[in-house]
Amino acid sequence: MISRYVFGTMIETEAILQKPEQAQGPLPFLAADEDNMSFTYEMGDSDIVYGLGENVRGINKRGWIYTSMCSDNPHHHEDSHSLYGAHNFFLVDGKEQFGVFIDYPGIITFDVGYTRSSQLKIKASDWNLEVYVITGTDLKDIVKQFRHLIGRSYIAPLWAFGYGQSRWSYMNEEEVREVVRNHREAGIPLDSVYLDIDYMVRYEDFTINEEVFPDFAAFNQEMKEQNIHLVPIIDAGVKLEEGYQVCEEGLEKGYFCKKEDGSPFVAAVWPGKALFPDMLNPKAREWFGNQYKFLLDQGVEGFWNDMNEPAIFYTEDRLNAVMEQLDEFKGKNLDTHEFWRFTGLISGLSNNPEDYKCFYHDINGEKVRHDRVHNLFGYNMTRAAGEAFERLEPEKRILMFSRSSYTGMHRYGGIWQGDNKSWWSHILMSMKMMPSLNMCGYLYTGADIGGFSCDTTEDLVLRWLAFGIFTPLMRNHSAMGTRRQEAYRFEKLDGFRHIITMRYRLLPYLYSEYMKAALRDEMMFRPLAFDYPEDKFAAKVEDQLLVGDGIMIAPVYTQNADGRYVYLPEQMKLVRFREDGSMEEEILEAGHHYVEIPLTDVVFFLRPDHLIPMSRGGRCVEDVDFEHPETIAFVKTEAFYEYYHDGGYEKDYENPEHITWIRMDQSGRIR
Ligand code: MIG
Repeated sequence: MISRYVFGTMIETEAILQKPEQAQGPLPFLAADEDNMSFTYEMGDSDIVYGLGENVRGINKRGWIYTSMCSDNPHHHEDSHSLYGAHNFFLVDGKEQFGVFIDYPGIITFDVGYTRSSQLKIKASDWNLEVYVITGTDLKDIVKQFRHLIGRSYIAPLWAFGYGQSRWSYMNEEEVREVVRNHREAGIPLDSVYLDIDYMVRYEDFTINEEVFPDFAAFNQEMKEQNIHLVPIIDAGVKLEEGYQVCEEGLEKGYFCKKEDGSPFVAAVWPGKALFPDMLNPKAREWFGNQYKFLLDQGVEGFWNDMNEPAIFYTEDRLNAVMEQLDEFKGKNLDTHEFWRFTGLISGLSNNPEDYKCFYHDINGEKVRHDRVHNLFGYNMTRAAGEAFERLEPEKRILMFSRSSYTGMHRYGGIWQGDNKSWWSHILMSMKMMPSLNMCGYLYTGADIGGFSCDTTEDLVLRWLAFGIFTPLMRNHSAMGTRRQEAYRFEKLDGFRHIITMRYRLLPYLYSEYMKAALRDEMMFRPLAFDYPEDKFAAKVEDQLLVGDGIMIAPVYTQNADGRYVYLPEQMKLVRFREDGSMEEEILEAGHHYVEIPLTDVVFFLRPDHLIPMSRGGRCVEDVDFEHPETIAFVKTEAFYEYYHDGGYEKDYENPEHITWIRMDQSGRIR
């Protein structure tokens, strides 16, 4: 059951398309505090709180304070309060069981037992918001109701379930060719290569630097002939420059965000001085979306939207003010206090919250200060693109994922998990985010495999890949200046080939599970407690996940490990694929086990009376045979599998012909 409660007058987010009637009477579970600024819930000692989407820390969010404020935060440390997204949905599971979604476009804080260990406190910046309280038969049911409320999750084209290679940046055609050639020669499957900001002219959106990509359409075609999709990045800020068409047209039409006095708001980002398209103004959104046509017309079928929190290196106004203040320090002998004030002035230039109070949106004629709707910016940039794709290429599925997001954006694209580091703990962090993101509607997601910043190591990339083969977005990406981490650069080539090939072998299962999760508003990645609610050990497991209907994964995320402890809530079949091509199966009883997992093994656990469809793999998704799946099974009495398989590119998702049933009895016969 879903009840909607209205407080004040919310600025519409369009997170929810069809709102239920407004409920009357007091809010269940949550107490609205007297100051009318916060809600409180008294948690039981063993209550678990799930959700909040993209964030640091546990699957159980208790013990920290999280702020929904979309932030360009490249340090995903434990002490972070905000990452790129704002996902205001959580579940309480304990003495009472319910879900809450707070629809609110501004900055809001969830104190989950941080200030007082028994209190969950939610505090918004103002009191204009809508609260949805959801109850149901179990956790999965509550999530399903929430997901139904916010609408179907984005569905990517099939090729986007292949392996992607990215780098900031591949600088020219030849470098891209080399990346593709090296993968193909090493027999490492690959489906996409990502273009970071250096493909553009002076970081101008919707341009191509012809010095390095002289005939982009022809090059894109050349790549497609090798089954490679090029995926260019689009940044939120549009370069302020005379003669640059996107800038001139946007200025002329008044489509950029403005300051109080009506002049355009200028912030510096990659292109230098830049303007932010007013993504919240429907006309500006349509106009910005139409710009993607420039690349669609050259055969591009996928994009990633970056810097859309929006990130700000500095604003002109703040820079000028700081410059003036710096004058005061000239020739002075700084004491410690003065010294920190001096450096603070400089470090405070980037992503300064005060800057978000200095510009305005035009929302259907109403002038709204940015900070009140901050969390809607990236969402609406991606929506601009998604709506444009529907107009411009209605038949096609276009790959789209964004860095920043708010609930509602999940209908238009996925997200990647942003600028992580080549740290072992960041494998685990990414694992923990998967179910939290799935709850909030983000199914097409994954981390920068190998780690974005910092120098990686061979074993880290291998272990990360062995987890990444399960995430719908499987992309290796790293920052400028860091050690190169393309799979072919390392010694254990056979191991890399094997692990990445396993992704393609598992694709019939993974794609089928993705599609069913999207079409039925379900979670593809689940904490153990969701499927084993009675099991008190399962409730505590934070480093194993259920992936789809049939399997559990327990990735290795520590260096120099030769395996790990795994908890089995019930008897399962351990399935091991070794680098030499052999496969081993072993039935393990419920309970705790130490499982050896050498660096290049792929291991997962099959649930009883389940089977999964697999393929023989291939060099790319195009090679994968989805028609005649092989199966691996753990049959005690009888196993059924509901296999979803369509062409991967059309949009007749609900066509019943996409479903076939695979049944296996004890004798191993398939029907
Ligand atoms: O300020 O485009 O998260 O994936 O490689 C950094 C360069 C800007 C941040 C993205 C990252 C991308 C990088 N971008």
